Amino acid sequence: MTHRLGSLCDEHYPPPRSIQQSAHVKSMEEYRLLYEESISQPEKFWKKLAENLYFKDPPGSGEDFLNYNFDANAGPISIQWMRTSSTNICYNALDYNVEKGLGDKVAFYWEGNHPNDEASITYQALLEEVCKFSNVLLKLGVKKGDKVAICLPMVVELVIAMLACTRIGAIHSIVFGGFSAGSLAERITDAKCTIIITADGVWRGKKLIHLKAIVDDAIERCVKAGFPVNQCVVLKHLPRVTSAVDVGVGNDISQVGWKQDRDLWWHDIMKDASPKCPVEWINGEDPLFMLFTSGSTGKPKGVMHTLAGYMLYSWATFKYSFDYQEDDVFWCTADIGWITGHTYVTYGPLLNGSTSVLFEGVPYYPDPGRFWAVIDKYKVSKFYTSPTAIRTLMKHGEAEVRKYSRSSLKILATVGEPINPEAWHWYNHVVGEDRCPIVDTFWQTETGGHVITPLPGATVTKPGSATFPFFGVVPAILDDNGAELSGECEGFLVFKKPWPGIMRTVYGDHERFERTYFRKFPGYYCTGDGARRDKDGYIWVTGRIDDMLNVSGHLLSTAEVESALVEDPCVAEAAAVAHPHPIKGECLYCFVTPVDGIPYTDKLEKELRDKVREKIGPFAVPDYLQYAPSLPKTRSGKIMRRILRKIAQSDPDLGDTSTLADESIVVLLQKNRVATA
Ligand code: 6R9
Repeated sequence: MTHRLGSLCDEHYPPPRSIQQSAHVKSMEEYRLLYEESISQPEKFWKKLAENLYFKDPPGSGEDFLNYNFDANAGPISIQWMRTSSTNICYNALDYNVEKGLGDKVAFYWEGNHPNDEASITYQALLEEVCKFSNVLLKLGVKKGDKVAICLPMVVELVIAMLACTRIGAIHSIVFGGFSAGSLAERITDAKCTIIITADGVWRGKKLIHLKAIVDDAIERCVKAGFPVNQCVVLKHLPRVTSAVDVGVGNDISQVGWKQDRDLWWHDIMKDASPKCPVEWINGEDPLFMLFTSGSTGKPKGVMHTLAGYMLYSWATFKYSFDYQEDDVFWCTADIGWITGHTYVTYGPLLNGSTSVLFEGVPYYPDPGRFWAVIDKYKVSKFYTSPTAIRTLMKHGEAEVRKYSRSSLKILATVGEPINPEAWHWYNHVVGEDRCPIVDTFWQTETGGHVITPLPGATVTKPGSATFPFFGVVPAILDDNGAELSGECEGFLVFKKPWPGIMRTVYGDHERFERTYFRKFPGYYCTGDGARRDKDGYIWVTGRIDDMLNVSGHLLSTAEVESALVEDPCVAEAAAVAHPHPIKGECLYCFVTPVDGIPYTDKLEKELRDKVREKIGPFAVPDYLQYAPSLPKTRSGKIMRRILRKIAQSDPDLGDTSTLADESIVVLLQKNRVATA
């Protein structure tokens, strides 16, 4: 296979002086010194940072600080950080901050789905609520090591529930509130949860989701499968929001199905709970939470994170990647049901004592200016969202953005997918008025926090590149045979050493953990993503390896083809997948969603083919283009190319579709498939 470089965007954007002056890391020289220490003396480096957090038993030394085997050929994979320490993440997120005098500081501004719905909670008040719910859990019989399923909307009670679990040493397993009953049941049984915390329902834009009904159905399935879920705590959320008013639907889902011996109202059991609850001191390597992520085939994996390493890493990445300052108002738009929400809505911000926005709504309700309205309302200084959201909103034009002041913004960050240069420029220029560094953070559920990311005061960025490794992270790029490539290159992105936040196992299936991440290239953690290194050492993540294709010996990433397609002003979104070709080996099959109101025509198809020819080269011109009214996405907004590939190949077996947000689009695309050779 030949490796074709080039077509990378080579513009440079140095950090703005205003950010640089007060930044924690002010230059590349400073970054390099810190980075080198983090690699050559990990214990010294991380111990110093750990001093910012409270440990009941401090981290030990030598193997007690860090002990690992990354080589599948040398025995079982194991990773341990600070294994003799003891601490508590809830204590560090709340009590410790209150003790430091932050009790009256706002922890969260809650902004509901409807713009009229808002609330805020201070660190002191959050601590009291968390203690109350910890006491409730204890009273319900939940003990250290028990697993608690949580399926709640983006409300403060979700943060309360997760922190209450960690306060008493229970392990939370949060499931995003948009899953089907079947997927929820699969996750509850796999995680062995016997209690679930949910709500009556939630509005997402104009759509009412009957959460409790989904949970009831899921519990029934669990019970049928021989798995007893015997307690269900229900938050009464709907009557307190106004979302329904605009759409003319009653707010109460009048009949919440109720099982007397199983269901409990949140407000009933909280009424008499004490606002004080002692902290359970937990061993540093004990499980903290599990979170399911979809496997490329088969059932979802319960990614397991442990206490001390994850705590230190979420604290450190939040502080450095977003250059946290005391007066920040931070807003991460991700749902807490995903890892981005775990680390950068809950743990990272609270451990740093930050004020954040917790947003229940969606970017396009009541109109596509909502993000910018919320930024203006709360004077958000650091904003973190996905390329998908940016691409969607940019198609609605600049006027929606310019209606609101963005003068409070200092840093704009992204996560979830490679960001195409066009979206990068729009984010930078239109949203950030050319004065906010763009922080493109690459990481995974498995990595716990950012692993490749610019530091806003130090890194000269290039549009589309996640730039350089975070402290403690040693990336390498491997060829098909597992040999490390040097200089300018393209191949498999792997990591050579553990950092504190890396996952420890797949819950209940350590063998699957080893097989998925460590067997392909013994000695390395394999991300499953492809990457290029350019002449200046910048890393460009090109997308999942299964999103790569090989056209006549040219290795191409779907991301670069899509980036060329969406550059056309008529195109809202595009997805490219590999398709078998008798001569070229593989060719491109692309799905194209035009901007609202633009017809999909032969002329547009020709224009798009020309565009790809001009941007990348003749070999990259798609053989097939299909009109797609929308694209199949995961509930966190990632395009599911795996499913599109099956559609292109008329393969009816779509594999695991549990993370798919909307099944109807798949059926439509299958029906309108373009005939292939
Ligand atoms: C945090 C999160 C992980 C996969 C990852 C990669 C893609 C995430 C990216 C990115 C390019 C970035 N990804 N961030 N690709 N540039 N900045 O998204 O976790 O849901 O587990 O997804 O997302 O393909 O392997 P998760």
